[in-house]
Formats: sequence, structure tokens, C-alpha cells
Amino acid sequence: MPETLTLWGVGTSRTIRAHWALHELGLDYRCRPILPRSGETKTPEYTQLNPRQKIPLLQDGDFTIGESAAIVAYLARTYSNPDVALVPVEARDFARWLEWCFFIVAELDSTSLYVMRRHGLQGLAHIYGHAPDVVGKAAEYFRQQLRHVEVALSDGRRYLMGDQFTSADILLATCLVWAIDYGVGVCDVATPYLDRVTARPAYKESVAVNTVKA
Ligand SMILES: N[C@@H](CCC(=O)N[C@@H](CS)C(=O)NCC(=O)O)C(=O)O
Repeated sequence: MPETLTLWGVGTSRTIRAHWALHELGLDYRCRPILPRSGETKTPEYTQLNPRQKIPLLQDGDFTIGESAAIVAYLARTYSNPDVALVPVEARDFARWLEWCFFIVAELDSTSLYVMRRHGLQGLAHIYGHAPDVVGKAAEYFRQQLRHVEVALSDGRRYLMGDQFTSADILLATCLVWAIDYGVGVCDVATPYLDRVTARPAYKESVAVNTVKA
């Protein structure tokens, strides 16, 4: 069992990924519900833990790790068990899983949705500048890149890695929810996939923890 798990951060599409993985794996943890742009990521205590001043951040005893995709991969690798394994073991399955993780984080999150967030009026345009053309192109790019997901899911698989639910599904589902929220629209095969994945009890539990109470 883990020493002490502490997860810093709530309220974002990135923080929910770590909460979700912790709930899938049935791990007890302490939540430090700090928020972005609240000053809480910039305190001396937090900056010492994470010089990037970003959430989420996981502490596992004396080990600290940031980046949502790295956190869920660490949890999967460290705490998967015969009943719940969020990462494939066999070498080529592992490589395919890694490909999905990098693709989702690089192309769907950072290059598309986060660009929309940075430059859109419903996001952070007041900080990074309003750029409607950039937002439009990023949405277009998201839909184009989503073809990779569409082709994969069109063979009827339940999850990205087939029958096994993995942390790659956590990354993809959070991007799909984010895209729908931004009105980008997702491909048809993604809808039953997303319904299936978000019906998981651990997803619902993570939404409850990650939601900022007014
Ligand atoms: N690539 C990072 C992105 C993390 C990130 O940008 N977090 C934002 C919130 S979504 C943040 O902490 N911003 C700090 C702040 O604005 O105070 C990840 O996936 O964990």
C-alpha cells in the first residue's frame, strides 16, 4: 500500500485525470484543493514542490511528480493490480498505449484544446490575448486529429486498447468532454465510447472531488 498519497489541484481538465486514476485504483489519498490563477500555485510552499507552479501535482511519500499524463502513468505502473490494471504489460501493447498517451497530450490537448483555451474569450484570452482565427484553426485541427480516434474506435473496440480500460482512456475522455464543452463537436463513434467510459463509478467520484464548490 502507498505511504501517503497527496494530490494537489482541483477544478480543471488536467486535475480530474489524476483524481480519476486514484479512484479507479481504489487508493486512499489526501486532496489539497488548490486552484489555478488563485495565487495558490504561487506560494513559496507550493513553488518549492513544483517550480512550474502548475496543478496537478502528486506526492507519494517523498516522491513528487507533476504533469497529468505522467501522474496517471506513474499511478498505473505503481498501483495496478490483477483486478485493475491501467497500463498494458506486453511490450507492443505498452508501446501502443504510450503512442496514444503522447498523441492525446500533444495533439488533442496542448496543440488544440489548450490553444483554444489560451486564446478564446471563454478561456484565458485576458491573459494570453484574444485570437479568434487561432481558436478557429485549433478547433479545425482538433477535428482533423480526432480522425485517429475515429478510425480506431470504428472497429468496435470498447476502449482505446481493446478490452482493457487504461489511463489512455482517462486522457482521451477528459479531452472529449473538454471539446464538447467548447462546442467543437466529436466524431459519432466517440459518443458511445464517452458514454461508456464516463459511466464508470470512478469517473463520477472524480467529478465530485474535482468540482469546485461555489
Ligand atoms: N501539461 C500540464 C498542464 C498543467 C496546467 O497547465 N495546469 C494549469 C491549470 S489547467 C495550471 O496549473 N495553471 C497554474 C495557474 O494558472 O496558477 C498537465 O497536463 O498537467
